[in-house]
Amino acid sequence: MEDIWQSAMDHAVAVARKAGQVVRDAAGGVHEAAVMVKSSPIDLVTQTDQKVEKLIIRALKDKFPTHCFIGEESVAAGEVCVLTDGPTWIIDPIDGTTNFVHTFPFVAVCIGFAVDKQVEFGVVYSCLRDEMYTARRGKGAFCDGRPLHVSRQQDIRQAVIATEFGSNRDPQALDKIFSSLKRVVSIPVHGVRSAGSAAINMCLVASGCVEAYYEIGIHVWDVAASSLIVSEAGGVLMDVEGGPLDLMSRRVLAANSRSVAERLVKEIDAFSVRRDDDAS
Ligand code: LIP
Repeated sequence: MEDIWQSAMDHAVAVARKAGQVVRDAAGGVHEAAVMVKSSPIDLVTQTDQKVEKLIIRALKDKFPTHCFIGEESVAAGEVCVLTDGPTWIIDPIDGTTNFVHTFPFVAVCIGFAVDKQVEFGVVYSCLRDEMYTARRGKGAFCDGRPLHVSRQQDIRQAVIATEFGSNRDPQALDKIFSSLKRVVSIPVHGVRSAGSAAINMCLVASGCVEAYYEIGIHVWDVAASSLIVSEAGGVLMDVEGGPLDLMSRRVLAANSRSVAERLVKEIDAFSVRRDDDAS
């Protein structure tokens, strides 16, 4: 069967690498005045986010003018966020914008590609560390060409778990975030880590560096590309309450195994947030 998406993925890797160079060149030079905010005082965005997203979409539209696009900053500027069955590019130009502003070294250019609402390939370029994570559906996950596999640790008490505090400072949401954190820490697990980037947390699951990652408040562009990298590395993906992963729900749980995932579900004090495709 003809592999019709390989050349598209190869182009996406080249575009992500070029975009990552722009991000790397700008890192460390972001003036405080150039940092803007979106949904909260700590939901940061910079002119580099906006510039890089335009660069990525232009480079992809040149080759695929009939395709659909979902981009973090395009949605922030008012474009609708709807995932149809058509070929759709799902883009986060800088995942870990706060890290970018502070030159904390976990910053990723994310390009996911979905058809019939199923991710066909994912590209996550950890550009400050120059690490290119890729996955094609059914063909494995890689970092710089090296095959990835999730951790084989099945005992959650021997596990390291990743999660984030996110950018939601609603007191009731924070109560649940910290309640979940306390319950997870008290299992006890070996440790909890936050890379500051959903996509890189997911790539750390795929690489076997952490056994699981969960978060409520992420967006489809943060996790579309990396969700395939996790599953192609042998991991599992689900909603934080144990049902199937819904890319538009803004909730994600990625783990090395179903047993670790289901054990975490018992500790997560879940809550709902406005969906990415909620246009109301
Ligand atoms: C970030 C996510 C992270 C979340 C942050 C932020 P951004 O994405 O990757 O998981 O905790 O609040 O949403 O905004 O840097 O693209």
